[in-house]
Amino acid sequence: MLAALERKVLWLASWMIHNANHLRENTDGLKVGGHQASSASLATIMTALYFDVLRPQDRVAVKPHASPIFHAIQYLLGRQARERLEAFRGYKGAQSYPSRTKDADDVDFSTGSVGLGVAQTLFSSLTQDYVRAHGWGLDRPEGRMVALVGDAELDEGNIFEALLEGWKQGLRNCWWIIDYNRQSLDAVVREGLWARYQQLFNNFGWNVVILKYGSLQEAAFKEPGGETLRKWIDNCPNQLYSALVFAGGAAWRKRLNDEIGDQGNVSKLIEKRSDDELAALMNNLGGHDLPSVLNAFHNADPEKPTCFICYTVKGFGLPFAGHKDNHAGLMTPQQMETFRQAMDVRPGHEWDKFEGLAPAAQQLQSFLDRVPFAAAEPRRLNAPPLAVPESLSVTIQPVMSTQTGFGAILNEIGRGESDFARHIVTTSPDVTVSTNLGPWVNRRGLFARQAMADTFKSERIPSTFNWEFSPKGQHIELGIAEMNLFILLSALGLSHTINGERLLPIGTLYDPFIARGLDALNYACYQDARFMIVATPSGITLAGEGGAHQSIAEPLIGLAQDGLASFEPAYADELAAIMHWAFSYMQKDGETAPSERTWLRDETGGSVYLRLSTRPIDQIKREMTPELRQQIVDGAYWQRRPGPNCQVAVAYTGAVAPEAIEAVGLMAEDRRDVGLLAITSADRLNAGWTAAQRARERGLVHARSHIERLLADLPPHCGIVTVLDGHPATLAWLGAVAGHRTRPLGVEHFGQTGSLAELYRHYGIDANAIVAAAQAIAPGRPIRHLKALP
Ligand SMILES: Cc1ncc(C[n+]2csc(CCOP(=O)(O)OP(=O)(O)O)c2C)c(N)n1
Ligand SMILES: [Mg+2]
Repeated sequence: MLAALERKVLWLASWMIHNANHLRENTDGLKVGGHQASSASLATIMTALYFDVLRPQDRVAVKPHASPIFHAIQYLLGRQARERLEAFRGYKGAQSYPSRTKDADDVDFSTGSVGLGVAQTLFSSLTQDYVRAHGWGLDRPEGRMVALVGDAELDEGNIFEALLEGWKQGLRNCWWIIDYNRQSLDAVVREGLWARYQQLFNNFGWNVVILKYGSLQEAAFKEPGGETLRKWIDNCPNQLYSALVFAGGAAWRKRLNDEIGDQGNVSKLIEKRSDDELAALMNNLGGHDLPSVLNAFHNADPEKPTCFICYTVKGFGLPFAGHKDNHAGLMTPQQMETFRQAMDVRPGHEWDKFEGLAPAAQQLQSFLDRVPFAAAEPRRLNAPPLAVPESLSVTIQPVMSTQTGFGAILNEIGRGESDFARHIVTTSPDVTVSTNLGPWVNRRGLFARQAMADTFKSERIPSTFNWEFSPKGQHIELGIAEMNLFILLSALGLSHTINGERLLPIGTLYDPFIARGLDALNYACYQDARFMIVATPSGITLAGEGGAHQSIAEPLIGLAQDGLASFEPAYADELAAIMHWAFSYMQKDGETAPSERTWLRDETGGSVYLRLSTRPIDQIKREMTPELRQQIVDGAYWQRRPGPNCQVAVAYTGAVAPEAIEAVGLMAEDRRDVGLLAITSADRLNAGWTAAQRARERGLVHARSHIERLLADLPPHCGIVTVLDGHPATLAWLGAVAGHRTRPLGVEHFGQTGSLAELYRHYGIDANAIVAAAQAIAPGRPIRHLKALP
C-alpha cells in the first residue's frame, strides 16, 4: 500500500510542477524551476512519515523544495484542493515553499530560507518541554518535532548555533532527517560529509542513524561477491555515483565490469541482472527503501534527539535522476509523456487519486481514512487570549530611561501571581542583566528541565542576581547567538497553535544586533509567531560604547518589517501604555478589516518591537488620560500644539526628546507658535497613512489616518524638522502627508565614541542642529540663539 502511495505522490508532485504556469524561463526559452528533482529525493521518506509514522501531535518542517510532495500528500489525505494544486506557484495556489500563513493545507512550519525551519523544530521541542514543565497541556500526547533537511542546508551556520543551544537545554523529541542526496543547487557535495555530520551530531548528544543501503542492496551483499560490491559502493565518489544514476543500467554495468568485473562472483551478481534490475539495485539507497526507512523511524528514542542521514538520489524515479544540473530542471513534454505511461496514468486522469495504482480504489481510500496523522481534527490548536491587567503600573522617577522603565514595569508584573504573569516567558542571548531583565528574573527564576542551584547563593556570596534554574522558571537564558533568540521567539510565539497553550514571549537584545538575527526575525514574522522584542540600548545615544554598538538602520527595519509593530517611546509612561496595548495585540487574531479611525489592522494582531534607550531623561509629570494613551498607541501626539501662526514644527522620536524640547524653546522668541510632535511609532503612522490613501483611492473619500489628522493642525506653509537617533528616512516621509516642506535629521554614518553632547553635535541631532534646520526651511528673522554649526 505504501509503495503504491509513494508512486502516486511522486507522480502528483511531478505533474503539479509540470502543470504550473508560473515557472521561470531560462535563456533558451525553456521552462525551469519547480524543483522536480529536489522534491523527488524525499518521496519515499515523506510517504513513510505521513502515511505511517507521524501522529497528529507531531510537527514537521518540510525542506522548501519538497513542497510539491507535501501538497500531494495533503491532497491524498483530503486536506488540499485540486484547484490549489493546479495553481501551484500561482496566485492563490499551493505555495512554492511550504507556508504556514499562505498555504491552506496545514503547514506546521514555513520553510524557504534554508536552515531556519530546521532550527525551528529544535526550539519548538524546547518550547513543548517548557509548556509541559509548567504543568500545561499534560492531557495531550507529546509531539515529535521533525525537520526534513536538505544536505546542503547544513551549510547554514544557524543550524550549528541551534545545535549547541539544544545540547545546553537537554533537547528531546526532535528528528532531523537529512536528505543526503549529495547534491546542492549548483553541485555535488564534498566526499565524506556524512562522517563529519555523524561526529558532530554525536558530540552534541544526538543519536545518529545512517540509512545508506536499501533492502535490495542488503540482500545483494549477502550473495556471493556481494561484499565486493559493497566496498565498491562505499568507495565510489559522490560525483561518479550521481553520474551513473543518471546514465542508467547499461552505464552501471560497464563501469562495474571495468572496475570489479573480473572477480568471479561479483561478475555473476552483475550478469544475472538486466540493465533495469541493475539500475534498481544501484539506486536502492537507504532513503528510497520503505522497509529500512520505516524501521529506522519506528525505533527512534524519544528521549534523545535523532539525526537520520538518509542516502537518496536527487530526482529519484525521474529521467534526470542524479544529474548535477537537475536542480531547477524540468521534465520535457516527451519525458513527461514517457513518465505518464510508466505510471499508467491515462490522459485526462492526471489528478485522479488512485489512477494507475494496483490496489483497488476502495482499499486505498479506506487505508487513507485510517492514516494516524490525519486522525485528529484539527491539528492546529488555539488558546483563548489571556486577560491583560487594566493598566501596567510603574513608578515614574523624575529622571529615567526607557530601559529602566522597562525593567521596572516587568518587575511590577513579576510581583503578581496572575495568569497573565505566569504566561510571560522572557529570553535573552546573554544580555539579560544589561537589558534590565534582572529584577524580573530574580522574581521568576530561570527555566531548566532539571533544577540547578545558584552556587553563589548557596555559598552565601552576595550577588545582586539570583541565578537559579528550575522547571518552573520563566526566563530562558540563551547563548549569544541572536539567530537563536529569534527562532526561539518564533517557537514560543506559536505555542498557542502548536501546544494549545498561549505564552507571552519577550526577548531582549541590543538594538544593533537585530541585524544579526534579521532573517530569523523575518521568518518568525512570516509564520505569524507572536512575541515582543525589546531592543536596548540603541543609537549613538549609547555614546561611550562606540560605532560597533550603535544602531542606525533599525528604525527603518521597524518601519518595513511586516508583522511587527514598532515603537520608540521617549518616556516611561508612554512605554507603559505601549506595553499594555502590546500584550493584547500579541494575542489578537481577528478581522482583517482596518479600523476606520487609524486605518490600522489592529484586530489581526502581530508582534511588537520596542526600541529603547539607556539615556535618563526628565520625565513629564502628567496624567495618562485615555485620549493621550490612545494617541501614544496610534503613533504620535502633539506635545505642544502648533498655533495658528506656526511657521515650523519639530517632530521627534525617542531619546532625543530633550533636544527637540530645547530647540523649540530656543526658537520661541523668533518663530511663533512652534509645534512639537512626539512620535512614538513612525511605523504605525506610516502604515495608517498608506492604508488611508488606498481607501480613498477606492472611493472612501472620508478615510483619514492618525498622522493626517495631526498634520491638519499645521498650516500648509509650515516647515517640519524631524529628528531621531537613527536613519533620517524613518521620518522623512512626513513631508509627503500634507505637503509640508520637511528637513529630516538623523544619523547616516557609523557612530563612534564620545560624550553624548559631542556625538549629537557631530551627527547633527542636537538642539542647535534642529534650530539651524528650522531656520533654513522656515525663513524669517534670524533665530538669535542659533550658533554656527560645526
Ligand atoms: C538562505 C538561503 N540561501 C539560498 C537559498 C537558495 N537555495 C535553495 S535550495 C538550495 C540548496 C539546495 O540543496 P539541498 O539543501 O541539498 O537540497 P536538495 O535540492 O538537494 O534537495 C539553495 C542554495 C535559499 N533558499 N535560502
Ligand atoms: Mg541536496
